[in-house]
Amino acid sequence: MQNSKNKTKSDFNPQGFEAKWQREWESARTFSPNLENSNKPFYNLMMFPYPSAEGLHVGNMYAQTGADVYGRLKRMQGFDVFEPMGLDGFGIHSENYALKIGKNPMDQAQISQDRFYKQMKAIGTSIDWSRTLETYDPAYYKWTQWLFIQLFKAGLAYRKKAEVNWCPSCKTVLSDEQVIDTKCERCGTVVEKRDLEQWFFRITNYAERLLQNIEKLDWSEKVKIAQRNWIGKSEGAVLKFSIVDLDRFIKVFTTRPDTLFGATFVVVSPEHEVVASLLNLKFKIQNSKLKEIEKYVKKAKERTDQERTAEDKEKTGVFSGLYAVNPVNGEKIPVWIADYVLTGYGTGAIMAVPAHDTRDYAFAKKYGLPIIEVIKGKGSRIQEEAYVGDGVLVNSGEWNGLNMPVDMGKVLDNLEKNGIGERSVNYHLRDWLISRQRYWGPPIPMVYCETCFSQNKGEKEEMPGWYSVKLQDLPVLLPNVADWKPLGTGKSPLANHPEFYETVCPECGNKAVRETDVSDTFLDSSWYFLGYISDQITGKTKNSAISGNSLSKGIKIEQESKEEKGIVDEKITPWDPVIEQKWLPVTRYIGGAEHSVLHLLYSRFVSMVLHDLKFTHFEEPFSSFFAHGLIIKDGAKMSKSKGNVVVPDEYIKKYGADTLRTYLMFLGPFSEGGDFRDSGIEGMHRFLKRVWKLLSESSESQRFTESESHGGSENSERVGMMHKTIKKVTEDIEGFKYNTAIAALMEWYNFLSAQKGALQEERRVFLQLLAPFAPYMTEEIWNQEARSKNQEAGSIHLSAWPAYDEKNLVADTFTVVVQVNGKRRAEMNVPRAELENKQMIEQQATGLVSKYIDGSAVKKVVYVPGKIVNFVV
Ligand code: ANZ
Ligand code: ZN
Repeated sequence: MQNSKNKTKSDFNPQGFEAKWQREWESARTFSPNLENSNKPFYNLMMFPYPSAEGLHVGNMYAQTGADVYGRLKRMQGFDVFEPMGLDGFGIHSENYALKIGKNPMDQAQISQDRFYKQMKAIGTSIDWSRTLETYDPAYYKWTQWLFIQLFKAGLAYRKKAEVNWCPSCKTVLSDEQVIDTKCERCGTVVEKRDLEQWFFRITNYAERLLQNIEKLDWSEKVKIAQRNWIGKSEGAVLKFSIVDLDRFIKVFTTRPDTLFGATFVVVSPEHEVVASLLNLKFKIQNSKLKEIEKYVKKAKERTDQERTAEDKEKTGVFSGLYAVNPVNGEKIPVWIADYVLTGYGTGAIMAVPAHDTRDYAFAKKYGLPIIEVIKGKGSRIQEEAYVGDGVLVNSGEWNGLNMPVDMGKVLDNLEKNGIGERSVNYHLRDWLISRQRYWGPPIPMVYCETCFSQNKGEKEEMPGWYSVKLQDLPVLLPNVADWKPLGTGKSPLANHPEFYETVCPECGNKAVRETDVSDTFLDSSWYFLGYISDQITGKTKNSAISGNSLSKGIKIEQESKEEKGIVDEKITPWDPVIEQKWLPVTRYIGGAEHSVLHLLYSRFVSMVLHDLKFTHFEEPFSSFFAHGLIIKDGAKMSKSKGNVVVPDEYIKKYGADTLRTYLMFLGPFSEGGDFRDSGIEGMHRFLKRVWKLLSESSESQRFTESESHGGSENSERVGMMHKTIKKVTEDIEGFKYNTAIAALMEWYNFLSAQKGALQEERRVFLQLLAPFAPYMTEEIWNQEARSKNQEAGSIHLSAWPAYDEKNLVADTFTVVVQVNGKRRAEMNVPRAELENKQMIEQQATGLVSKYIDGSAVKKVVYVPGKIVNFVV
């Protein structure tokens, strides 16, 4: 019987079915695509979290739910969606947490892992739980070490003594990317400078390619700009200034060679070799001057680059006693030493043009140095500030009248022709500092041999004594030690463990020592998207045995015939190249915008290297990247000290995960984040409760008839409403406007409840559209319904996403045919709201057909609402 009344099945009780469905989905492998056989692969990747707190934060949950909603739509649209998850558990974040709670990070890792995975399962993401990975798993970091070795062999890893950023609180070096506004990215402590031997990756070799490829990426403009700025390409020239009375030059890098006539002094950095020569008494110099310079240089070296170059910091400097010659006009100009000029950029020296450079202007004003205007432009106010805009050259000899920047080429040609300087390109990007003096990371797989060093031998010529660990000896296991806390001496805790570092030289077999530093966390996460598809890291042949030799050996992708020192080198990867071709690059990457320059740049670099070394077929790992917004609480940033941190578990316990998910997605566009309020989540819970009632106990169960679904009956409005909602929800999810998709469902709900219940087809479609947001309750009703009919339902999440038909979209106006004696004479458009307003419609229609009526007496007017007005005359 079709119209039997379905009795209320149960009240809305998420606790009664959420856990059940988690288990069911996992055991039925509902969300585990077969990587080998997929026809329509869709790699839906969300950034994996650092397990560096008691548990998952609501911000993590927001990000993961948002990525999951998208993946669920794609799955229902017929894609084989692969949505893997893991833990970025190695590194300073987790180690700092371990320090805080006073637990060995290795012991803590398993506890965090269980907790995080349990929480992530609870929030109902459609993750393939058969393919998790953890960066601290030896099965994983064996390959992080392999990656390091590939870079080393390719000449892209090197060791050098360098002045590096040192965080006195985290007691480790930091890469430039990890220093934000002179402070440690992690703990906010002001960073110091130290001279230490460190490992670097030559990311600068890839600067131009990293820059050029940005154009090809489907990423938000904001993130692209951040990367472009970080790479910081500068085009200009290097110009030579000779020093008066000395047979020496100072080379300066400038992006504004056109302002050369306005250069009124030269500034060198305190680290410049000219300063070193002064201090070493290579040139005659007054004793008092020497003291002054010494003092200044010492102080300057203590400041970080950010402090030195900040526009708002007062400039300091000292006159060197030397003069240089402006090569274009022969003027004698003083050479100053000032720390706003950095040693690591360009040539470490500049020509100062105070009229047109803000920092030079401040410096000239402070020390009473001349200011000569050479660019005349709109709004120029040289008396008050530097003019940095475009304009026409003045006070510039034969260059007068040239238009800047249009005529820059002419200036450069002229300088090159006269031997004053050469075109030059600089990048702000620095090499990636990869070593960390910490415990919790993958040991850098390198060995140093004193014997080989003294014979000046090494695997790479520029690094005598250094060898990479043989591939068959990977991983270099991180030992579980009691004294794992950072020492703050510039050495890693492993440096106190001879049983770890004593080894033999891979080359000569003599006693040798291992590197005791570990690698940066950002190396772990630079390739994890390849880890997920690697069977031996995750998936069926995963083997996390702690004994290195029992780890599987990798997949040979080609035998290199090229003999290297008599050893045949095999090209081995942990991933199967066929699966790599099929699944990569990542189809959709979703994560936080705070990774714009760190993780996202390192991953791009590593992908390019792997591609160049023929280990993969792609060079850009994330064809499209979407940056989600952040969640705040009651208008304020969440923080422990304010006590306003939202712990998802409590809300899940109280309302169920569906409510929390749908509420989070309703807060605003996914790119914007939103403000979490307890009153809001209450409201969402009530909404889902009502939806549950409507969909699970509706009285009518018939479908629309064929004619109804094509409009024309009393149900045409219902059909239109349904199609309109399908269209809206589909497009909004595609565009990450989850909030308006949910609003459309609310609107449809209101409409349906005014109809005294939903028809079967409406219920089906409503459930499907809601499924990406509320996966549990929709699955529950979907299955209850099938059970009540003794049918096998299958998962709603694998059902086909409803399609909409343009021609069924709700018309807001209706076309009414106007007839005279049954003959069609005209048409008129009537808005939905006016359909019943017979009087108004008759009046308008009369006007349209007056010439047909032509004075005859109207006997009768027949009106069929929304269709016909007929005048019988
Ligand atoms: C003269 C000049 C005139 C400059 C003018 C600017 C404006 P970007 O774009 O960052 O590459 N500079 C060069 N090397 C420097 C260093 N080691 N430390 C601090 N400043 C340095 O900036 C290049 C400009 O920054 C260069 O162009 C130089 O100042 C300065 F109206 O030279 B310019
Ligand atoms: Zn040796």
